[in-house]
Amino acid sequence: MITESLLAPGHRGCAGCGPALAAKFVLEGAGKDSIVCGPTGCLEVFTTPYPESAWRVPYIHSLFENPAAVASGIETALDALGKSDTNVIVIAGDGATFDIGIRSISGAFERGHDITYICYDNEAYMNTGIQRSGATPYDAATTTSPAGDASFGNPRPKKDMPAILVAHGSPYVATASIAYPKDVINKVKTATETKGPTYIQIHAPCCTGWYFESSETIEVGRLAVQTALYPVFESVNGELGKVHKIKQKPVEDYLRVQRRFKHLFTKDSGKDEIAKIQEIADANVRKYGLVG
Ligand SMILES: Cc1ncc(C[n+]2csc(CCOP(=O)(O)OP(=O)(O)O)c2C)c(N)n1
Ligand SMILES: [Mg+2]
Repeated sequence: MITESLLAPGHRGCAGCGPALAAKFVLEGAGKDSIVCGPTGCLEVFTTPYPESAWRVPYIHSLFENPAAVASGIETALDALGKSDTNVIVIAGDGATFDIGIRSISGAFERGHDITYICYDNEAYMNTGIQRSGATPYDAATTTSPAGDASFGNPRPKKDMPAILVAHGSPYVATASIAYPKDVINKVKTATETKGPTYIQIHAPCCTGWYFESSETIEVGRLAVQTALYPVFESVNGELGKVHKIKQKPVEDYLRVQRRFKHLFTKDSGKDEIAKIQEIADANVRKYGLVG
């Protein structure tokens, strides 16, 4: 049970905001001796309307491009001061992580800074109006990948960001979901206690951008995991570690509850597209051994 959150209530997140829950769970796992750096994005905007802040730990707003570089500097400065116990954490959106800030993440991981990089993954650039990012799943409609007569929405699969960080030699890379808070908290504890650059990607449903009822955030998150569209796993020193096992549900169960996928159920060849999405889920089951 979280008794007093290090993310104060009264911020301006939407009711049912997945990223707000992600931030709350991350702080629960990391504890008070932490410094958080965040680039522009929904979480930063709704928690830090000047001169207020919802963060009960020090929080630094970076540019979109460079939270990993700012965190590297903080970690180096703390090291010089002999304060290596303080957790240096980035909490950034998927647009900042998968696309615009990827260069500075690569540099920080290459240099081997002792930082934990958290991506709250709401699968689009939400703060500027639901534009497609490298994390947007196949066939999701966004304002820059709209579904229409000639389109089924986003034509590209989701970028495999965890694999990119594993390839950097990170000692700890994990995925998680806000639907499973204890798992998020434990993974953040592990990541912050692990020396070196660590990465956790937390699936954080966005009721405003995915179009579902604000009371359904946890259920939507759970369905992403249970359909194998969001595999939850750990990679420790490059080897697959603990995997969240599932009794696999059909992908329709997840797609049907979000209006960003509505066209799959109304357009003529929607069934063929749903079959392709089922194949993405089945490939995840095989790759991570999710079933059994
Ligand atoms: C260099 C730069 N480009 C664009 C923007 C405008 N911008 C601000 S927030 C945002 C969306 C952020 O998306 P994401 O990182 O996924 O976080 P989310 O809003 O979805 O939580 C964009 C494009 C900016 N601030 N800086
Ligand atoms: Mg986003």
